[in-house]
Amino acid sequence: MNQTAQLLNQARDAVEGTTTLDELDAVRVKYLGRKGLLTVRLKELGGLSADERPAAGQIINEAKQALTAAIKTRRNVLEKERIQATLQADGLDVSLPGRGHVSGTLHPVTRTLRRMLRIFAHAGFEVHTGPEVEDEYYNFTALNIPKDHPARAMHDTFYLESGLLLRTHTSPVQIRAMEKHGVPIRLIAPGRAYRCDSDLTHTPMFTQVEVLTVDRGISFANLKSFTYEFLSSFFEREVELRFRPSYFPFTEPSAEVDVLSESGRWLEILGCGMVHPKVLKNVGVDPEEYTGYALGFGVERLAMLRYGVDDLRLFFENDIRFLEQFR
Ligand code: 2NM
Repeated sequence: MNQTAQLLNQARDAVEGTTTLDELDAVRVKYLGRKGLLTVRLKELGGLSADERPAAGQIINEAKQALTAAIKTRRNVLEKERIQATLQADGLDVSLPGRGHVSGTLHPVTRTLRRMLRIFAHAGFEVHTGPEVEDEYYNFTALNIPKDHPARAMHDTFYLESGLLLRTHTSPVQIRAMEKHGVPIRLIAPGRAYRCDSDLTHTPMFTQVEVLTVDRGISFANLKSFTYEFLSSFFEREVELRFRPSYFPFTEPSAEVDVLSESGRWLEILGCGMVHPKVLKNVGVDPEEYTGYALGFGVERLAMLRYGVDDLRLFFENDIRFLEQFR
């Protein structure tokens, strides 16, 4: 009995002295394991007389229970300590408020393009797209810009080694659409165009929307009324416009359109005209039977006017402080 009590005291001291769960488990095995010091004592009961056995057995069992309880208490303490230590080591302060998140915004050019597309869709225009790498025929020849025509130089074309080129406008989309679907046709061609040109008001890549309507009896009056309707819808006011005579190889007559800004200045906003008879012939359409109008918009320019941006290049610098303003 004395030996059991000594063993228990020794075991309790060992339990209290542990600093890790592994150490605690080693103590448990040492005293309570299959060959543990207390376990072995139970097996030694066989050497006692039948009178002594019950009392001695009870004492050993009570010692085992007491030690099991002490280990459990110590395990709780050590587990709490381990969690604390992990939290400290990870530097995790669960009481800190969260960081939240900031969602991105659509690019102002994308927003402007979408606004335009919504208005055109409402007016019954179909969206057509085409390749950005084109050949000379679709980008120039079919549009009445023959080889050696000064307009080719005007277009500052990026040529590829293959002899193909980056389209300088989205007009080749209209040529392909008329070839494929014939007339009458009402379409818009949104997309990227490229010109080897870079200054305050030009970037090597820009976004265009071109509009084409071909049908019997289409006149310049249709072009004018469409332009008024579209721009009034876009700017959400009755716009005042000025049609100035201009020149494009693919339209005759051609015009550039200015809009009167709210600060009283005339701002150039688009180019347009009646599709040149030669362009219609190139796609197999009889210009005696069909006529059409076409317009070309620079989306960045419209975005500048709509949002009051004074430098075109801001759209391409990806400065988050600029882009964040278009929520
Ligand atoms: C412009 C201005 C005037 C135009 C013409 C055509 C086509 F393919 F029908 F001939 N597409 N786009 C056109 C006309 C584009 O951009 C300033």
